[in-house]
Amino acid sequence: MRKKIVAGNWKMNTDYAEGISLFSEIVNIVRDEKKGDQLAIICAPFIHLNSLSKLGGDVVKIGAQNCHQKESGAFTGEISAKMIKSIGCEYVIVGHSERRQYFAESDALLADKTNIALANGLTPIFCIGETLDERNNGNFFEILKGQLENGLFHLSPEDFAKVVIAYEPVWAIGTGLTATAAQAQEVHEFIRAEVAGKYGEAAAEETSILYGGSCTPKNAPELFAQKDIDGGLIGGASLKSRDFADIVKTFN
Ligand code: 3PY
Repeated sequence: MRKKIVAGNWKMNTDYAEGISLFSEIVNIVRDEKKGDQLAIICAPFIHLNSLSKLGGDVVKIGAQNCHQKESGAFTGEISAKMIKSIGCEYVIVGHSERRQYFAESDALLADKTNIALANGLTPIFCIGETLDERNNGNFFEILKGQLENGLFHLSPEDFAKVVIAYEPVWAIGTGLTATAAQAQEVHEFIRAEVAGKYGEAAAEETSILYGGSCTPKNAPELFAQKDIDGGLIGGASLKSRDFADIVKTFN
């Protein structure tokens, strides 16, 4: 059975005190109310991670939102996968659409980031997604296929088995628009078929594929009920402890 995962992405929100307080609230509610074996993860700003990892790592796991593609060196201002791992963090988001869009992160760069994350024992949450134009042009399956092939499909089967995929339609990020459950399921099914084509049916059945894009406690039940949707990468709703915990509880 593949893992059900609800991962929050706080993006560039919360100062240090706010982050500690929000995370503590989330840990308390999730500890009291989560009943299943779904995984709850919070991907927080770098400066919070060390403290968060000591606050409830057994209940809510910690992830970073990015890492540099090189092991170490003269890259002023950057944070390496090794640094992230060294403070007890287990996950890292790779290729969020905001990084592809605002920081021009290419598939080739994201392949390097995935490699370095895996080499340092981090689980990459690898994001793919199409823009509104790409969806309207009808070529979005090609775009998604390219992102998978160029960012992930160079991995050995052993390494690929450690990756979580997140489908984030760019047109549903920070816009309040959500893919319908049917639109999301159609793409998740496509992703799983691509994984099966490359790594085989058994590997595809084991791959957790998360939906991201204005996921809320209201739409999560219908989205997560789809057979190929294994949870969510949650933006705005992860900044509200009650909302995030309610989304986690969708799998109770
Ligand atoms: C969103 O829902 O806005 C996200 O970007 C999730 O990562």
